[in-house]
Amino acid sequence: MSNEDQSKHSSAETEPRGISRRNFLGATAVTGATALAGAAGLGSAVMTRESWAAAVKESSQKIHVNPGELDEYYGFWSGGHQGEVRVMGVPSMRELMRIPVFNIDSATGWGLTNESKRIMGDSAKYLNGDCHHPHISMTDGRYDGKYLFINDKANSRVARIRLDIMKCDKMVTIPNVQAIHGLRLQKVPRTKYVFCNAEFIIPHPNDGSNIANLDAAEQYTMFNAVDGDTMEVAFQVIVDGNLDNVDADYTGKYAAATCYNAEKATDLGGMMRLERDWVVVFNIPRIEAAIQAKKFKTLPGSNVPVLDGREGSELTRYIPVPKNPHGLNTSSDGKYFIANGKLSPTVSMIEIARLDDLFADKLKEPRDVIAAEPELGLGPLHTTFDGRGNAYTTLFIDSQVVKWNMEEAVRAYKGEKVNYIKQKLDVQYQPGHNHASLTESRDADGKWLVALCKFSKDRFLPTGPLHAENDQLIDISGDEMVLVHDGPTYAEPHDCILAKRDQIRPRKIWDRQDPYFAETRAMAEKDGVNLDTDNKVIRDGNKVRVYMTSVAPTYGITEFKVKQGDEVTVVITNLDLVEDVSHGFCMVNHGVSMEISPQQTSSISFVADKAGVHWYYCNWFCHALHMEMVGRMIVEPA
Ligand code: RUQ
Ligand code: CUA
Ligand code: CA
Repeated sequence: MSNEDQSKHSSAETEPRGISRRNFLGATAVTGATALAGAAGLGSAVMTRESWAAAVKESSQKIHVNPGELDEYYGFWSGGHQGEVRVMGVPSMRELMRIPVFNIDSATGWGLTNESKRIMGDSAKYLNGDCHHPHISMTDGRYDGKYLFINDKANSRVARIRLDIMKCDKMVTIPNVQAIHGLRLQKVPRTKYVFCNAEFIIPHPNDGSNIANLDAAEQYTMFNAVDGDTMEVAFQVIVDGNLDNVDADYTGKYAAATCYNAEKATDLGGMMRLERDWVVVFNIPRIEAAIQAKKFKTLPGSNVPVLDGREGSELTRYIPVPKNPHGLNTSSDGKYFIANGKLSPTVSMIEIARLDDLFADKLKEPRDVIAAEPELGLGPLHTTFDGRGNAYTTLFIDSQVVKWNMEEAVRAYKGEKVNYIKQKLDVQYQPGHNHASLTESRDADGKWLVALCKFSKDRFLPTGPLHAENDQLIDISGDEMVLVHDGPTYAEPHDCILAKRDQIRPRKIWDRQDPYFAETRAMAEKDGVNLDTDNKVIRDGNKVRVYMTSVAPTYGITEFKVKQGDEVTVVITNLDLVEDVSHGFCMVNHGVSMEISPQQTSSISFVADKAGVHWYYCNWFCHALHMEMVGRMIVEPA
């Protein structure tokens, strides 16, 4: 690609479309595309320069949230291979909070405290993560504000965040697979299942016993369902090919996933060999019935029911679609699964109402469920919806978001002469996901759209060779999309989700009975300690437990003695009842720090391996005398 070309045309988005077009990438960049997009002409009339300027001005005013005013939407952003989830206010695009998940965070002590390590379980040993897909739990196809689920591709995990406290409270490693990527939730009747795709094909068993003759080994990957309530793996389904993205329908019956590696290749060329890969549809009631009927096996090392969903199985259907499809999105009207062609300029619209017939073998061929295959442009990756019948698809190679009408695309597919493309908007640059407000629910309201661009190039002050990504906010409430904000973000928020602010109901202070620290409470009870009142040091062999309270600006214990080599656990209960008075605990030179918010109990363990005097201090600014909120650990030499 030519960098000069790309930077020269950076202001194109403020032009009425049709007046300025960027020659973004040469055709050479279109590796593997089956056809160059004969991008259909634009649908509606071109705006005048004046009306365009007025629209931009009006939209820009909407995003200014005055000091002291609150945003209308919560946005939850994946932090990509940085591992966290970020909470944003939309439309201001202000970052409100960070929720550490698959990373280590010294501000909150995530990955350091005993509470977080218990949640991370065995995988706490991994210090990295790679999250992509944050999704809010649903009841009857609407966000219920209870949980947010997110995948970790790097270490094959799924995590759950409690949205009342905005902390991760469960994490599970999916067994027998590698790289959990696509993740979406059952929408109806409620989020019982978290569907998540393992991307990479591996030999089974993958214990080295078959590497001498890998070709003869059985090699596959699996579709997985995690029980959203217990966070245990409910089932795994063996598939042909590989799995990329997934979504579920509004009947509760079907989930569908894209496969880009029908070839089961291990190299780039091989993965692009076929003109078509497929979408695999999973029949959830049939899967549940098969488990009931004990028609499953288990794999060594786990007791998760494993079902065979390969070609010919009654549990799945394979629908050929062109070529290396990526995103899979259920339209908010519940009618279509939309597979985004990536190496094909098309998206494939699968009519969900025809899936019953497909599973009943009443159709001549699987592709009879295709309602349309509109041609949109180069590199379609993800599609989102405005609830008014329009879809918005990112074109990675064209660096555009294309707005198109679904019913018109269906009519065009039937041969009618109708132009389903409404507008193409330049974005900066190379968008992956885009996401419209409330789009994954029945309530899609067509107000805002975020285009998550992988490249920002010239859009921000330079920060060295590593550039920010660019999450662009687009007003989609009118006939025309209007770009209103450039939002720099750190590596790399693949995806986000926007919910109405009243759909999320966070607590202001912790509940003293919160299960988040129930195990710490149980430990205190065993030690005869009342967390709400006691300041006590308990010695148990070489284990020392220091229980203290905190009330701004003091700790309940300002000096304690241990012996060199003791394993020390500090348990702090913040008795402050005032909103926002969080304390911290940092033991200097020991790698120990954590957050203790109002009415929270937090604990952290370390070895007192250095004799002498060691100060500890509060590292969350809590009071005029915050600097004085300190204490000392005296370590007697061994
Ligand atoms: S994927 S840029 Cu990880 Cu959602 Cu498509
Ligand atoms: Cu307590 Cu700062
Ligand atoms: Ca392929």
